[in-house]
Amino acid sequence: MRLRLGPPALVIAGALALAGCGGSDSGGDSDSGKPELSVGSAYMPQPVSDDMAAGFLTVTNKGGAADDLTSVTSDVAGQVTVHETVDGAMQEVKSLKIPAGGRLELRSGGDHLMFEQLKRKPKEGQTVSVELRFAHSAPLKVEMPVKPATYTPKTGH
Ligand SMILES: [Cu+2]
Repeated sequence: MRLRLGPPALVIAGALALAGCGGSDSGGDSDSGKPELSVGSAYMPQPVSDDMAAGFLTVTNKGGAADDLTSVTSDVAGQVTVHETVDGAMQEVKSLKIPAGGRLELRSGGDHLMFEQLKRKPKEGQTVSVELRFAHSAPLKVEMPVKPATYTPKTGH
């Protein structure tokens, strides 16, 4: 006799009004030769600075072709740049690759978004609207929740 369990529960953080990490039905063939992007795990630690903030997210590509994150805009910042971290020092990059069938992870200590010329200082509990633009795919809008300054995401997988 077997105990029948329901489908595994998806643990999704409360305020995360995002596409989330990989939904259950990922049907459709991936040999379309096109990138197929979705964004998850987005957050901004509440900035300590008055004019700068960092942001993190993951772009997943289920498609059969690579794409590049080329630019980012936000309602709270005059300018958003993409930074990579090399040997502990960050530097601006023109674009970041999202490999076919892979993902681009922006995370604390690594690649990240840099919000400059803040128009208002984001506070914990608020959300920040961000638009990501790509070399090939249509732009994606993300509502990025603002987390405590010391927040680090749990790896849910
Ligand atoms: Cu930076």
